[in-house]
Amino acid sequence: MGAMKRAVWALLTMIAAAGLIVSHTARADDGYRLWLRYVPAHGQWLSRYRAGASELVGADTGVAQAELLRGLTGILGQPPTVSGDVTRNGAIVFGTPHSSALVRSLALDLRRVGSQGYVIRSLSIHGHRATVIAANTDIGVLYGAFHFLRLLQTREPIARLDITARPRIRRRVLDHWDNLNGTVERGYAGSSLWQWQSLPEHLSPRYTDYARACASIGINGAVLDNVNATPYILTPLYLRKVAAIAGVLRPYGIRVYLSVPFSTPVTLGHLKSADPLDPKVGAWWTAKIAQIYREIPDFGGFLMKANSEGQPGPEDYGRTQAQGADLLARALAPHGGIVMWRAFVYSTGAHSEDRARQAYDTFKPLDGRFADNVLVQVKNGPIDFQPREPFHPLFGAMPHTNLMLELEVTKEYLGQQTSIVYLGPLFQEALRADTWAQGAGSTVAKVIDGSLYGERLTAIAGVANIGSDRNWCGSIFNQANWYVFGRLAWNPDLSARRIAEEWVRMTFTNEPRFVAPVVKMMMGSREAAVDYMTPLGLASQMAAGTHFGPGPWVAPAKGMPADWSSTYYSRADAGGIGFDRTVSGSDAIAQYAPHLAAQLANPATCPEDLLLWFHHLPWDYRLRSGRTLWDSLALHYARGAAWVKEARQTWSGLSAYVDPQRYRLTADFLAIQEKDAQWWRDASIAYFQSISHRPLPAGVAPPPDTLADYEAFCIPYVENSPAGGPGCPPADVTVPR
Ligand code: GCW
Repeated sequence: MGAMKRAVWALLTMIAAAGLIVSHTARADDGYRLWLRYVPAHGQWLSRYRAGASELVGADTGVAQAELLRGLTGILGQPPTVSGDVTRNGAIVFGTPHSSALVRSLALDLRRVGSQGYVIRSLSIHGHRATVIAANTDIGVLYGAFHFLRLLQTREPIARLDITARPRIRRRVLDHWDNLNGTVERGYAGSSLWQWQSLPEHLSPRYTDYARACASIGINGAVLDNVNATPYILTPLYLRKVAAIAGVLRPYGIRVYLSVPFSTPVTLGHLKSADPLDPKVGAWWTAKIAQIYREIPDFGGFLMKANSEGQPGPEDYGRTQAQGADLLARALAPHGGIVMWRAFVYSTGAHSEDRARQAYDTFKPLDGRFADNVLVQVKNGPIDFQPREPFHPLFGAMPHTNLMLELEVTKEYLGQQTSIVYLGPLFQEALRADTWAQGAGSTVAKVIDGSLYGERLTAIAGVANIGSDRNWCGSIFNQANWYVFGRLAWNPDLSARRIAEEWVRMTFTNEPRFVAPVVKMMMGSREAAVDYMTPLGLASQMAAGTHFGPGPWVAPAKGMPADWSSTYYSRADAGGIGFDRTVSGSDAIAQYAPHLAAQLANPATCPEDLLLWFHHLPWDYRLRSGRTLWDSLALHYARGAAWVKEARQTWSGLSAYVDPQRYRLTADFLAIQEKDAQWWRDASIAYFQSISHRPLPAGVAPPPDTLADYEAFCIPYVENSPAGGPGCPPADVTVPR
């Protein structure tokens, strides 16, 4: 080699080496791979894993082999050999007794794992050490494969495994509020994932990656379109598109469902009515549903929002919600389809005494009237996905009806795209809430997993936060909410903290100096948001329309329902603050089981974090801390805002562990959140102080601006939300030159 060549060679080597270093620490990462990054292990882990996963043995069971190959190749830095039998130590054997003679020969007891579970076991096969991932079905094997890969990604030991797992809830569904025009109601991550225009011919590779991500956490259903539905989804044109998506999701065990308007027989079918008792209407649905199943043989069924926020429904014909559900259930039953019938109903008339009562008042009398293939889908709280609500009183109150839980993964009321609010603690609180329906321990989780009342059809839904953004969810930390929804849907007893830790390890790094502070930050984030937005049981204090930012002064607008305002909920006046739901008020407390109702009815025993949800109390009322209600309120706002400052600090010390792209995005978003939290704090204090006329307690700085300034501040547009809002001038006024 000449001197020149040698110099060039040396230079190239240097560049390559530098590239390698950079690739570990600083390579940009756009977040597309979510928690399925499969980055190489190092050092002892790498040698341990290579020894434990050097050979892949399985009949091709659809997508499980592809995922194992992809994952192992990434983590081990080289592909494992693929063979037909165990020939060495470190084999991974996967399959069902049906698909693999080897798995069959092991005669594992798979009775306990049902049709969706799996076992993962360390065994000796032909004298070699092997890990077996076995299930009764291909989808069980896939879930097992993802579990095994998760162990590797989070650096768990794999030498002596004996895992038996099955999901507690049968149907784990994402509800996409995606419109056919590509927008997403309450979506903060770009436009819809579904590219309706180019379907069915073009299948975006993102559909497959979406399915992989869902399957990795056990999600097995997707409602493709918004509950504020359009009839077009049921036209042959769109059904072919739906069928194409279903075809991509099917190998990953994900069934497709659709939201449809109750009035479709009129709008699409040109019938005179959609009355559930009209035989022509029944015949129309029967024919339409048969058509759907010709296109999509494993179609899951319908999600229905009826007589809610202007949607049509059976009450338009003087029929009950149960009669409406029954109409669809009868037509779906022969095909194995189900109905998820939402309980989110409230009168939009100007006079609603207490919106929190209405779903219960409507549905409780219908207990036992719903068909076996119907689930009544109930939001976690009685109002609407607030930062904190008590559990919905329907849980535990309908023992003869299948009830499912609806959670909101998209952060409509929790800072939307930019704020870090990990929803694990909120979901966990909802699932662990004790209804007392059958005595202590009758948790919401037990109501929905069928263990309390023995239902066989069980389900849980999360309103998706997924869109066309490259990172899927609008921010990296929003991905954790998709993740935790799936993990808790699989097993509601898992801890939100454990799940956060898993997610951080897979999404970022296993470095303890990163994992510990980030998990701590995530775990504190929801309570901080409650503190700076709606502490002590307040609710619905957001700006109207956009639901972003503070709007505690929003009063009922002319012609609008009173409960679309903030003052309706806070009831702040010279005498105090809070919504009286005791017997002297709306008596909504009576909807809870007697033991619990008694506890809630007394301000001294009511949990303080729900105090103003249930009680109207004087500003000088003393809390358990000895502080007055007013002082505590102010301190909560201040504490929440201070928390965000601290979180920003924490993150700024962690840049060494994160690639620059994800580090920067998160740092920028935390700066926005700091500003937003401060705005919430200032505006809320300014508003409530104008009513309480009390001085601020020591340590709480006065808001820098006047209440009028906060009220006048306007954010006219928020992604995928109705335009305008309080403080915003009407958009059609011409400004004089
Ligand atoms: O949370 C509210 C939202 C609406 C939504 C509705 C619902 C889909 O503000 O945008 O509509 O609930 O759950 O139906």
